[in-house]
Amino acid sequence: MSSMNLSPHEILTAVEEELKATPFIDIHTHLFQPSLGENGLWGIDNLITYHYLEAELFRSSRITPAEYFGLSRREKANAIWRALFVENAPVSEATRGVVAVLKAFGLPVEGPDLGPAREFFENQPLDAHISRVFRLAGIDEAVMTNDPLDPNEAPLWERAGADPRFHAALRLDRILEKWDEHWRILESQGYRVDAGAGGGSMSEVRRFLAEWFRRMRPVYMAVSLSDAFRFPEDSVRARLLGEAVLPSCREFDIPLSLMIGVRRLVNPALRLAGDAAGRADMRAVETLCREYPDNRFLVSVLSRENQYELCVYARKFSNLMPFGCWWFLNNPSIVEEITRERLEMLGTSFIPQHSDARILEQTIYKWRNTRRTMAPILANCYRLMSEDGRPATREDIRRDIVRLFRSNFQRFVGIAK
Ligand code: FIX
Ligand code: ZN
Repeated sequence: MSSMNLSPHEILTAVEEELKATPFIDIHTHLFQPSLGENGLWGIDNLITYHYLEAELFRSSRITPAEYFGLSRREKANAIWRALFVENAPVSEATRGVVAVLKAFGLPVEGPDLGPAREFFENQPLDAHISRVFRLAGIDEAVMTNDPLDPNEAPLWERAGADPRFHAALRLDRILEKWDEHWRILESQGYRVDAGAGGGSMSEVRRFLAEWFRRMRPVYMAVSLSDAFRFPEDSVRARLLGEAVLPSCREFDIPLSLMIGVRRLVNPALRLAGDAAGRADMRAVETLCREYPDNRFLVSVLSRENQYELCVYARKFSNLMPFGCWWFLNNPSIVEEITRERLEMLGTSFIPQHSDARILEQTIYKWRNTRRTMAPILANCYRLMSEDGRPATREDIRRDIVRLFRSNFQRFVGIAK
């Protein structure tokens, strides 16, 4: 490939080609390596009953949540398919995603019958299917979400083994956000902790984290936090964070990922689809980055209004790595706005996106959409740069895309080759 300067009309194609050619690392998903069994979701009925689509169902059907949640998985998928794909055109981001996945496998994308899709997915051997899906999605590694207090997952780690396609992330929500419901589980496992997280609880939680670090080899620890998250504050959560989690992250030399701004179960009847978003006080992030300079923080914020402050703080603290357009932000209009702002304020020193896929094949549409949205945004940056006097080359573009979608993450978590 030549290092010749690109003319303005060559830039977009060069960006599109490099985006296509670069395998991305998906830094936050809810996927699981096959050895973690049934936790890993895939296939058509799981795709159609994704909680993003469940939320949309209740806006376009008369079915009630109580009726819906009484159905089998297959009946639920039938109900959603009918309401969102047959009786309406699938124009929302989440419904178009299902269409794109069906299309990627050459399956029918309309009609009342999910039979051909069901038959196709039932006949895929999982391990090879994962590799095929990753190829179609243009990713080669994905980070899981692994909660050591999840009864469906924890026992499987005894013999989970390693899978080069997956990295673990040690998720702390149950410990940090619901200590009162979970400290007894730690106690029953031989850790000397108590309800108020007093006495030797902090060193015991560090011992628990060390044991799980040994087992999972996570690339980071992670927690999702509400819009009411404050730090410092007089709470069990703040003490656990400052005296157990952050020292453990330093000990193992891994970052802590903070996903801030989720308001869980504002409508409990919708279950997983019942969460909402709220604006957080970003001074908590400021304090953490300043007071814990030997810790590294991956941060994603759910509120649109918090995005600008996150960029400002990233300019102040190099131990802060903004990542992703999380959940309700992962729509082209908002991704475009946030990504342009980040490029303008941070250059290429951030991680533009993660998929948050819960169902394996979602990686196909989510990453395709990311590439589609990114291409004109990046091309515009190089066009402006050329206009200002510094021509763009193919090498610039390739290096920047590798940095954004691979090496910023690898370096930040410490797995750079
Ligand atoms: O907390 C999280 O990791 C969230 O991403 C999920 O809980 C959420 O339900 C989701 O799937 C968003 O995309
Ligand atoms: Zn998530």
